[in-house]
Amino acid sequence: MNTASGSDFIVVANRLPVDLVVAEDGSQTWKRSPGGLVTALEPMLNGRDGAWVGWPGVPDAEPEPLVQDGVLLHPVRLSETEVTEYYEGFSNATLWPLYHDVVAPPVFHRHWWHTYVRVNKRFAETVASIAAPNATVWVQDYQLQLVPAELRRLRPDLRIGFFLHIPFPPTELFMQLPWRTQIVQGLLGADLVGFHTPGGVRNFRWLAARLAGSRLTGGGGRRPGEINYDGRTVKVGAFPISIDSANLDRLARTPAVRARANKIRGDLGNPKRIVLGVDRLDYTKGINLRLQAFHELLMDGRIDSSDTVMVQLATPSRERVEHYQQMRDDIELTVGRINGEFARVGHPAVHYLHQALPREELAAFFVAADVMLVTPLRDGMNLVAKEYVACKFDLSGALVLSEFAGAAIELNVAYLVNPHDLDGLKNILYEALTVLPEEGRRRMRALRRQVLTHDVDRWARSFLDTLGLPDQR
Ligand code: GDG
Repeated sequence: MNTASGSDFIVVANRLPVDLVVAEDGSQTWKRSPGGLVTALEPMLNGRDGAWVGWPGVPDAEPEPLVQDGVLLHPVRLSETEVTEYYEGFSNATLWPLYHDVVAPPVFHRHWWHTYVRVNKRFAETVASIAAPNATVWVQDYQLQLVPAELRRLRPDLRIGFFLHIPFPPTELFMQLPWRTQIVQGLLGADLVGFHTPGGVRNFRWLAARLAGSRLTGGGGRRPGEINYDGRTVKVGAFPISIDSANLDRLARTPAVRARANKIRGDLGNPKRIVLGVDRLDYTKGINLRLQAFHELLMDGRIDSSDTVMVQLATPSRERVEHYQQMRDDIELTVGRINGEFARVGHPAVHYLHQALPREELAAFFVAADVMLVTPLRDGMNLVAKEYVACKFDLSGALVLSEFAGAAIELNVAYLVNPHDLDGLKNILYEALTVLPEEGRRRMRALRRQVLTHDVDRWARSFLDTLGLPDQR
């Protein structure tokens, strides 16, 4: 339990691991939102007077903090305007596209920035008010990049870690940001700054020297390096995130999921090959490019819609941000066009669901799919690729993976592809569809070895070890 002296270990993220649900009569309940991060951090939080600080998901709501399974959940209030300007605006329409290679143009508004600063300060103040002396704080992701420095100002006794879940961009692109120096200084407030890839580490180190006048020592590659800044040492390192591999492997093997996978194949008309895409509906994920590749293979007559179908599961996401509405229209137009040309009555060539599915259902789709298409233009890691691999317990299936996903570094025996190269994408997809079983199994075996031995627990453990938090479990 958390004591009056405060919490010893605090996770700070934009969202709490539970969502507030407000009924029509105004009554409030909590719904668990089972994300990967919660699974990874739960054991660390449970063992040591843990707390989680985040927004409860509803504007203007200020529910009382609650204790769940021994973890203090401490809500941060955001007004309707703050959700628009800090979250949908600066986080998702400025930083998200800028950090993803400007695949969509970032929008720079000064009033969004001011709100981002204000909200980051509020998160830092909330943490400062509940942290025990010398506590460890782990700040998560691009919405909260100013929290480390602000928190250090308020509470110099704390040990602060920061992890970025999205790519840290090439220096030339980051330099476009009018508030680039403040962001770098904000991150340098941490004792350890973690990225998914060595590329992110390199970009950040260069910018820290250039924009904040810090001195670089040691490290590089996968070893944490050090930055001397403001009389302190800041560690910087690559920590590729992963999934709860053993659990997903177990789930995929259950009779219920296997039966559901067979049923899915049957419902799709028992095709010879099923090609699958699973993404949050986001312009970074390259959904339209993979649809185009599938379309052209049908047009070229290299594949036939009577025995090869595609399923695209697209989870609704950020629907109030303008660019996302346009992209959804484009994708749905493409799906309609492909089906207009290649479907038969009762047998679409592309099955498209714009819905969030339960985890078991998702696992059944992974089990059923012969080829998984993961084609982001840029992605911090991409957990879907790892989840597919974890579900392929019988060594069937082939993973087509973009070179521009962080996951490509570890999953380098997948069918790697540059998604911008449409001919290359078509050829790789065709190769994956026609691979000889033995070669397919060889690749899948190697992929599974990687994913099953490098799980999310190992990720969290290695970050917290580097930060200097002893294992108490
Ligand atoms: C960010 C970075 C990085 C999707 N649809 C459903 C569903 N999902 C689950 C997937 C997966 C998760 O959502 C998506 O994770 P990704 O890693 O693929 O992508 P982002 O959401 O963009 O995540 C990314 C990640 O943070 C972690 O650091 O890897 O690069 O962009 O777990 O399975 N889950 C369920 N129903 C769905 O319909 N239950």
